[in-house]
Amino acid sequence: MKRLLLIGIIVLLYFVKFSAAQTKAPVAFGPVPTENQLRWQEMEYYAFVHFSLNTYTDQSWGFGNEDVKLFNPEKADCRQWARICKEAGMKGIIITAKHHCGFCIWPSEYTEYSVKNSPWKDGKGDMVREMAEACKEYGLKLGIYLSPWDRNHPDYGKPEYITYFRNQLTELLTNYGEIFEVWFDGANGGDGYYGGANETRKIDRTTYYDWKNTYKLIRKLQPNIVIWNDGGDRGDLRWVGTEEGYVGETNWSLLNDTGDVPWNMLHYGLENGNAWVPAEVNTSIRPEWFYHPNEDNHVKTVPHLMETYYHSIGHNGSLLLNFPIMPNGLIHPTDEKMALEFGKAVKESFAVNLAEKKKAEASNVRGNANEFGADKAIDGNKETYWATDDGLTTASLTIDLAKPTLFNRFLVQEYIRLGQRVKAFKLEALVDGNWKEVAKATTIGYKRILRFPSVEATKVRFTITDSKSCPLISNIGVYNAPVFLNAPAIARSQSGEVTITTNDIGPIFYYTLNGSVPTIKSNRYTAPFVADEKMEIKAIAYDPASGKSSPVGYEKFDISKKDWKIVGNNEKADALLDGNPSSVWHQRDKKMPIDLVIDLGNNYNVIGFKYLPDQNKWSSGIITNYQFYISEDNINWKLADEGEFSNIKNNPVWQIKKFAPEKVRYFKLRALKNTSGDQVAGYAEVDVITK
Ligand code: FUL
Repeated sequence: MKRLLLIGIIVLLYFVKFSAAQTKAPVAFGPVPTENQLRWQEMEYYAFVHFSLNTYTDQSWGFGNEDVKLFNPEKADCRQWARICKEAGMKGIIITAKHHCGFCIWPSEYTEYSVKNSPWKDGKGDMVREMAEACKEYGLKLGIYLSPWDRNHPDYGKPEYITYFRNQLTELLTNYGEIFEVWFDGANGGDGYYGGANETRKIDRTTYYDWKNTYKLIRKLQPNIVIWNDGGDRGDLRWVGTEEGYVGETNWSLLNDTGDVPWNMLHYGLENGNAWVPAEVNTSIRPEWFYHPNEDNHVKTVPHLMETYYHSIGHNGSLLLNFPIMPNGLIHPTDEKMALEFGKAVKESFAVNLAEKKKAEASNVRGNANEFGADKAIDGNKETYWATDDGLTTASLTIDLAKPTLFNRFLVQEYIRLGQRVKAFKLEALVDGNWKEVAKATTIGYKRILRFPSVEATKVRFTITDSKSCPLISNIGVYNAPVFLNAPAIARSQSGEVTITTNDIGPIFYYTLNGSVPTIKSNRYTAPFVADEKMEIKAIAYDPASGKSSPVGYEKFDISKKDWKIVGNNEKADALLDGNPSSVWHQRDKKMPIDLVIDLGNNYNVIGFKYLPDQNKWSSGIITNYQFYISEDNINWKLADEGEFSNIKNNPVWQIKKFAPEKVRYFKLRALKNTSGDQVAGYAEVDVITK
C-alpha cells in the first residue's frame, strides 16, 4: 500500500512537472514596450491645449515679435479645462508652455518674453502651475509642449540656444511635479524675429538639439516620462504624418531606431522595425490649433469625432485631441459641448461587452492549460490572455453568444508586453446556421476596433490568418454601438448653385438661411437650388426610419462669384472658383513669384481673403508665403497684406487673412514660396471676405 502511494506521488510529481513544462509562458517576440510606453498606451485619450500670444493675434504661428502685453486672459481658469477633459473621459492634458513664437506661459527665469511681463495677474501668473494644480485636483496627468523652434530668441540657431532650451526644459520638468509626456514639434527653423535680427535661420534638426544628451537630461529629471519627437532622434512615440486625426489601418508600433522615417512609416509603422515606437494621433477639435473666432461654427461634431476615435484608438494609436483656448482664457462652450457629447458617445458605444464571460472555445490552447485558455480573452482582465502553442501563426476563437444577438463592433487587443504579432485576421458571424464573414483586417496591437453593419448572430468566430509568432490575445469585445448621422456637407458652385450631401445612405435634409438651427419643420432640401448672395446656410440630415437627426452642417458664403473672371483665363483655372475643394488648378512657371489675378466683375468693400490649398499634402504648389495686392483698374496695384500660411502642409485648412477695408475690383494673390521649393502655385479654392 505504502509502495503504491509512493508510486502515485512520483507519477503526480512527474505530471505536474510535465504540464508545467508544456505551459511555459510565451517569450517576447521582437521589440516590446517599456513600462513608460505601456502606461502611456493605456491612457488612450488625452488633451492638448493651445494657448499663447497667437490666441490674441488670430495667428497659427507667431513670428516672435508679438507684444507680450497682449496676453491678458481675464477669466483664465485651468480648472475649467481640467473639468471638461475629465468629464470627457480624458486622462491627461499637454499644455503649450512655449509655442514657436517663443512666448512662455510660465515665468521662465531665462527670458523676458513670458507671462511675467504681461498684464495677466500683474505679471505674477504662471499658467503651467495653474494647469499642474488643476490636473492634480481632477486626477489628470500633465504633459508639456515645448517648441524647440523659438522665433523670438536671439541665439536661435547658435549653440547657446541649446543651453537656453535645456534650462527651460529643466525648469518645466523640475517645478511642476510628474510630467507624463514631453512634446517637441517638428517645425524647426525658418523666418523669425530672433531678437530683432528678422532673418531666416536654418538648422539641421537631426543634429542641432543634440537630442541624445537632451533625452538623458529629460529621463534623469522625469524617469516616468514618454518623449514625443517629430524633429530628430527617435523618441518613445511617433507622429502619424497627418494632423487630421487618423493613422494607418495597418499600424505596427515599430520603427527602426535610426535612419529616416518617411511618411508611410509614420503612418503605418514598420512591420520589421527594431524599436517600439507607437503612434499618437494628434488633431484639434477645430480646424486649427489656436483659437480663431471664425471657426466657432466649425467645431467637430460627435460623428466626426467618433470617426477620429475609430481611426486612432481603434487603429492601435492614442488620441491627443486639442482644445484651442479663447482670449478670455476659457474653452469655448461649443467645444465643451462637443467634447462631452463625444465622451458620452464613446461610453455608450462600449458600455456592454456582449462577449464578456460567455463560452469561448479556441482551435488551439497553449499546452491545453487553463492559464492560456480562450476564456482569458473575455474575462475582462487585461493581464491574462489566450495563447496558442509556439510555432502556430493561425488560430481561431469562437464565442457562443447564447442567443441571437445584434452587434456592429468588434474590439480586440494583443498582450503587447510580449510584442506585437498579428498580421491579419477576420471575423465571422453564425447567422441562421451559416458562417458569414463580416469583416477582416490586418494588424491589432494594443487595440483594434472593427466596424461593420449590424448583424444578428448566435456565435462569433475570430480567426487569426497570419501572425509573426504565436498570437497572444488579452481582450475581445463585441458591441452594439449606436450609429450617428454625419453633419451634411454644403457646397456652392461658381454660378451660385447650393448642394447638400452626405455619405450616409438614406437621410433627407432640412436647411435654414437665416442663421437659425434647422429642424424637420425647416425648408426641405430636394434638389440643388440657386442662392448667390452673401449668406449662411445651416443644414441637418434626418433619418425618417429612426427619427434621428445629424448635427448641424454649416457654411458661410461671401459675395457671389458668378461674375468673377480669372485674368488670362484658362478653363482649368475655374477649378479654384467651383466650390469643390478636391478640384485643383496649378500654375507652373520658370521662377517664383507666381501671380493669380482675379476680376470680381464689380467693386466691393473687401476686408480679407481666403485660400484653400491642394488637399494632397504631397502635391507641389502649396503656397507658404504670399502677398495680396488689390486694384480698381488692373493697372495700379496696392499691397493689402503679406505674410505666411504657417502650418499649411500638415494642416491644409482654409487660410484666412484680414486687412483694413479696401475698395477692390481686382485682386492679385502672389505666391512667393511653396512647400516643395519649386515654381508651382496650386489652388483648390480662393475667396474674398467683404464687409
Ligand atoms: C504643429 C505646429 O506647428 C502647430 O502649430 C501645432 O502646435 C501642432 C500641434 O503641431 O505641427
